[in-house]
Amino acid sequence: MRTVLLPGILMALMVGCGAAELKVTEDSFLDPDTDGDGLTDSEEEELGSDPDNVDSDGDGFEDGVEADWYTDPTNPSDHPYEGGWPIDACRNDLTPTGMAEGDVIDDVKLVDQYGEEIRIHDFCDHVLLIEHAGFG
Ligand SMILES: [Ca+2]
Ligand SMILES: [Ca+2]
Ligand SMILES: [Ca+2]
Ligand SMILES: [Ca+2]
Repeated sequence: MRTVLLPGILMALMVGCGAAELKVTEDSFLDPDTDGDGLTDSEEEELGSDPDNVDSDGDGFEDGVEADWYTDPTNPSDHPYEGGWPIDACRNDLTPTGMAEGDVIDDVKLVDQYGEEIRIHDFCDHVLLIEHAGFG
């Protein structure tokens, strides 16, 4: 029996891989993730990040990680929290309506237990427990 080496796609066809698996291969050819940060080049174009740089804004968080956490991969002052707090996609869609019960308050900045400044609107779909103390 002769052994013949074939390119990857042909080998996949020869061993009967499913159509979905083959489609992934085709998609990665059509829209590659050149820098390997988890975002395809077209996703990077849409977000304004650099397809040849894993951390476009140099804030220490890769572009794909920032996209997963709904932070801006082109703004170094906007990044996931060190404390790992969940940031929701609705963070930029809120309009303050007042201070009464049921209102949307202003995007207040607070400091968490790790000393990092957090924005209250980042947690728009979550219940927050805010504990504070005063000194006099
Ligand atoms: Ca990429
Ligand atoms: Ca990138
Ligand atoms: Ca970054
Ligand atoms: Ca950023």
